[in-house]
Amino acid sequence: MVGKAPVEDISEAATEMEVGKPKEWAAGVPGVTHSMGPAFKEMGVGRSLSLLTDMNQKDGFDCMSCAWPDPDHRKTFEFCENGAKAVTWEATPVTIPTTFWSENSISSLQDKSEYWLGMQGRLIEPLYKPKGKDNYEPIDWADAFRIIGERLRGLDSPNEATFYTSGRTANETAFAYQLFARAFGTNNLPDCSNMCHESTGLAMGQTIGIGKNTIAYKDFAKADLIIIMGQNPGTNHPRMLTALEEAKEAGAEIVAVNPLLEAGLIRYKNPQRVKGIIGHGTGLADQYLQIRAGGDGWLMQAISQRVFQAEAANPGTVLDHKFLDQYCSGLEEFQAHVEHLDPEAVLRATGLTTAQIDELAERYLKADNVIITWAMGLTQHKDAVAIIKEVVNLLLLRGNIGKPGSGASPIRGHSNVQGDRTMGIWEQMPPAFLDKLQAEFGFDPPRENGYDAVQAIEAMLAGKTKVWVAMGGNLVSAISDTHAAEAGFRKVGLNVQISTKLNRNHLTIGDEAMILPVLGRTEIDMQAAGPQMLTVEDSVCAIHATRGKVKPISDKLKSEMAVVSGIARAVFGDDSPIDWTGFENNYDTVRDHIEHVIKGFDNFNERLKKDNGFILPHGPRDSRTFNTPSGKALITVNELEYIQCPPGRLLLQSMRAHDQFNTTIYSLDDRYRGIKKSRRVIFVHPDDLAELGIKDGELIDVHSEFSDNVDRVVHGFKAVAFPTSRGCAATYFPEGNPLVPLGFTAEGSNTPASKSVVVRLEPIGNIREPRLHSSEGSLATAG
Ligand SMILES: Nc1nc2c(c(=O)[nH]1)N[C@H]1C(S)=C(S)[C@@H](COP(=O)(O)OP(=O)(O)OC[C@H]3O[C@@H](n4cnc5c(=O)[nH]c(N)nc54)[C@H](O)[C@@H]3O)O[C@H]1N2
Ligand SMILES: Nc1nc2c(c(=O)[nH]1)N[C@H]1C(S)=C(S)[C@@H](COP(=O)(O)OP(=O)(O)OC[C@H]3O[C@@H](n4cnc5c(=O)[nH]c(N)nc54)[C@H](O)[C@@H]3O)O[C@H]1N2
Ligand SMILES: [Mo]
Repeated sequence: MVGKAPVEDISEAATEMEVGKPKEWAAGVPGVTHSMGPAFKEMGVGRSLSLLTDMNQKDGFDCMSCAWPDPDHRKTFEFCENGAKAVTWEATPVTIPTTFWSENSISSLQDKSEYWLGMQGRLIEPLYKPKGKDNYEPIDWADAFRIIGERLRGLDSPNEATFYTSGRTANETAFAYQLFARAFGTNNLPDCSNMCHESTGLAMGQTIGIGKNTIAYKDFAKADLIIIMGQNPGTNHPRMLTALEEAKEAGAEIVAVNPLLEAGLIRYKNPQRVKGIIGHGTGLADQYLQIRAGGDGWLMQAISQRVFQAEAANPGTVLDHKFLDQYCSGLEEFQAHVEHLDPEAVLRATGLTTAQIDELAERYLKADNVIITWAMGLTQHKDAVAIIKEVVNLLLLRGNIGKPGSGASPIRGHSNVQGDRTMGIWEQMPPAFLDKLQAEFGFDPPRENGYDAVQAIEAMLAGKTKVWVAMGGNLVSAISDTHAAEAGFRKVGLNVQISTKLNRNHLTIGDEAMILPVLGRTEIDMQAAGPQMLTVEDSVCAIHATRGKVKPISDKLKSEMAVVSGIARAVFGDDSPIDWTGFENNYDTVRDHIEHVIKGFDNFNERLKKDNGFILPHGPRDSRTFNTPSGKALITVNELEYIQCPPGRLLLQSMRAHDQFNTTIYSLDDRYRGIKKSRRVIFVHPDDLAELGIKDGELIDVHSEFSDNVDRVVHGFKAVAFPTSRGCAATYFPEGNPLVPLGFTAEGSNTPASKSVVVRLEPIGNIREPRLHSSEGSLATAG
């Protein structure tokens, strides 16, 4: 296989950083050139064009970069800059040669950066690190499965094994994987969603009976007002900008709520339109509220308060009485609660002015149809569940759920994270689902909840986890408290990582470890019954097919389904009542089971072949049916938190740069925020820098402060003056993860609260307080 020599590790030190002016618009021509350039360079023009023009097409493959939905009418280039990067990263012809593993011991790879690891190329053969050795070595698939089977069968309890999933796994594979875990006897099925939209699922599930988007794609163009909260679509869902541009042209107003001024929310230059190439593009946000981090629930309550005031001034004209009477409960209690909202507390918690809040209230009241979208800026706070319930409250007051052009719109992250949940990847699937599994497959699934992502690390630390299997992902880097997570992973007996590319988790292991290399989404999946397609579910509940396009990079790769089947056969032998071999040979057989177990998948195979996909039923969206105990949508009363920040401290969030996909780093640049050549940056308001006596561009250490008094610190970051709200700061993840204690999570959802961490900045060489001990993990020592 052709492949170029691996890149040299480059210094990631903050001293290398070049800081320019942040941009005020997103995409446009640079978006296209930035996307095609690296693809052409890595894959050649032919392979690039063939893949890129196939992406997100009805008979092509689904982009793996995010869960943004597809429009009905697709263009030739139905992809964005970051989708192109994701494809290039996966379909690169660069591969890791067998000699790499004898030349590089696992200890010698410890100080390599995540960027360097990913750049080594695709994993092309199964690898095994035996106990007592410091190197991975090639192993046959048969031996790999045999060892995994022996270790799993040798456990005292099935709960000594944990099965993690990252959200790229397709529906069929996810279904087979959870089925295997439950047939084996455990609900230990943590996933990336535990760190992502878990707070959304809980808040929406409890209030409207379903944790998914209440809108369809076409609703954007019918909205009068779209409020985008805690989301950076210019980087993380770039194709959403096209939907926003269309909405704008159809007359919608857009309001952005975000501590940072994000280029993609200010102005959009559509690379697929002449206007976008030579003109000024489309201005997006009509109002930009630079809120204090964690203040969104307060903002929602303040708007709800104004809705009630407007109703009092003009009775019968403001609230949607018909909707509220017929479909909702809890109105009076909520009204009594927000009537007494303290305006001063709102201003403190949001950092906004009364005039700004009044203006948003006016926009809300004048709009017939309102969509509120959100992502990680709402879900990763201590009281995230309450914050999202306040979003639902505000929408319900004026009937903005279950009518065209309106709704609650959580935008999912990983391309099939929503589908994985539909398929049963969850440590706490409800009894009804488990009953269906039992009826379909004839075994008794375990009933007690398993571990979520945070609990999985806690179990490792407590020595309770003997076997870890990860279907994709890189949990050790993605989870909070890097140092604790590393210590946990080093205690696991056998660590099995099913992956496409090398990452930190392959090196953070205990006695034994395995890397099982799998086909990526771009590659043809050939099985006994012929080439196989898979399906995914996007953010608006559309199920559609995805088919690989190019020849696999190595003939030693297996599909994820084949790996699940191989492990299952190694554990259960050939007399399992479940036909694992049949699953592997023909994925239609898995779809037939899905049809029997999960609602909405009737005639799954037929509909897929005929229409290439379908939309799942959704009670609130389709018929204002709310699957709650009372059958009504619940308007809830929530006591909100106000995160105290002692003098001289800042509220830190960790988010994504433009050139990364979660823990995968494509380059060290963050173009829209004006940062180049290093990721070790902390963005701070210029007045806060002045107050703290820190110069713009000064190198500092960042310490977080929690009641456990452990000194969690990351070293050598450049403080950069940036348009963020006062008192708030921002850095990137995973670099910021060592600062977040494992137990610092959202109430109810247990999602790491990595968007509101109290920190203090210490100029380097000016340590004012003694260090108890440094808990910074190896992530920060790179470079
Ligand atoms: N290119 C690319 N695409 C991706 C990903 C990627 O890494 N790269 N990741 C995928 C995944 S898994 C996910 S979950 C999504 C994530 O998509 P996003 O949620 O957009 O991701 P973040 O970068 O974490 O951005 C959070 C945004 O919320 C803002 N924010 C932070 N705190 C607050 C707050 O308290 N209130 C408000 N109102 N705003 C706040 C931040 O300033 C930032 O703009 O993207 C998906 N798509
Ligand atoms: N501080 C902070 N921490 C965060 C977040 C944050 O905003 N701030 N965001 C959180 C969120 S929203 C999420 S979703 C998690 C992400 O957590 P994860 O999902 O665990 O992490 P990823 O970086 O998406 O996983 C990347 C790895 O997946 C593997 N991979 C890629 N493609 C495939 C494939 O097709 N098949 C298989 N089997 N493997 C593949 C590759 O080996 C790659 O290294 O991180 C969370 N952590
Ligand atoms: Mo995510």
